Amino acid sequence: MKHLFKLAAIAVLSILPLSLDAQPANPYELPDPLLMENGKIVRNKNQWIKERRPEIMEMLRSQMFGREPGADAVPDMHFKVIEESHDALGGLATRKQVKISFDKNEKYYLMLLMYVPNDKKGPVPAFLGANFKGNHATTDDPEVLMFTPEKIATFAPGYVVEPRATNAHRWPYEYIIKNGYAVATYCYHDVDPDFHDGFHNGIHQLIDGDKPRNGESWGSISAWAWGLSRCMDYLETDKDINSKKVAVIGHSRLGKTSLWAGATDQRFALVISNESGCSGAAIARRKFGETLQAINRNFPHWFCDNYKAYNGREEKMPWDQHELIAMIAPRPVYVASAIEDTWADPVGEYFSLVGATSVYNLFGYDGITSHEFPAVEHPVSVGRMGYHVRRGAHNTLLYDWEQFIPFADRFLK
Ligand code: GTR
Repeated sequence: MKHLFKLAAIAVLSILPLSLDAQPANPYELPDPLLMENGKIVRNKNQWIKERRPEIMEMLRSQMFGREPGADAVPDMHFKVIEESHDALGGLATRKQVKISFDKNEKYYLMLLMYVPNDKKGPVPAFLGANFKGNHATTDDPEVLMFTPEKIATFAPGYVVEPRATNAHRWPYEYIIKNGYAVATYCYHDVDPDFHDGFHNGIHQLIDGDKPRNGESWGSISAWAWGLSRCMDYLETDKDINSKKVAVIGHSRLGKTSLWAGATDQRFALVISNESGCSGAAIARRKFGETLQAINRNFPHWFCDNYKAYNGREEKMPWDQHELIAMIAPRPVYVASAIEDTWADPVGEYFSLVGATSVYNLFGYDGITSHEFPAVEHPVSVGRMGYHVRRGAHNTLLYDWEQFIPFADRFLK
């Protein structure tokens, strides 16, 4: 097993386009996800579920993302649909804006923006993902609420609110709705503003107060994933949504977040990582593009402090990112890359799927096994795994959704 990956790493180098092999990746040996800490090999799915999966979850919690609380940490959580219109997107959809408050006073909250197809019989499947720049930036719909001044006051000093629709290309709502899915999103700053403030604001402050932090204390990615789970708590109460068929999706740092949400919350029926890169889908041991040292230096608040011990020592990690993918098994998983997005290491993103396939096999499902990196815009879909690398740079484009939706159709329709 280990040797296979070493060979794969070397074989891949010889077939890559120039942009990717300009920086040679290390030959690497991946930990075998089926090798238990007691030295035995997992033989069946029950052993995986009861023994091995918890071992890997424990590693990921204590060494990478930190220990996340549950919904019980916010006993006063409540939901209010503050706005609803049946005439959104030119009559195609019903828009709802739902305030998910975490405390009685509604000081700590996220605002969930939803579009639900009007043309539907019964509850529909949905895509749920966090967004970067505010719900208002995902669409030109003028009814979408902007951040309040109180909210903006919690963001990074000097934060500039983007105009409406800045990121609308990443959220092709009409296309999603016309394909029979609802779509729901919240801005990640709502749960934990994305800057290193020592965890004095956002959800960490509400839940942990001034309790001293330690090496395993949860970071921001864990908080954003926790926010997705709270959105799921709401979706379970919404009669328009089939909560057994919710795909969690995210781009880049929010792709790392969707993977961790899928790992920690098995209510998500399908998981999509778009260009999640380092500490997302990309194999850390390749040290190609962004490294642990770079990510921990630039974003010291994203992960738990223990993670920093692996800076420059990726080969010492007792896990690698294919095991994060394996946490999603047996649920379907889709990983997407862009060929110019070398910072996120497309090849490493692909090979984490290959590395997780043995776990899907335990459940009787196929996964991706080919050691040949797919050609640009030739999506690969095998069993419960999908992958594509599109032309262009770091982004989420209609092309990406055009691949996600048919993949989701196979499992959620
Ligand atoms: C980059 C970071 C990546 C990725 C990206 C993004 O600066 O190095 O890990 O998360 O930001 O979120 O767009």
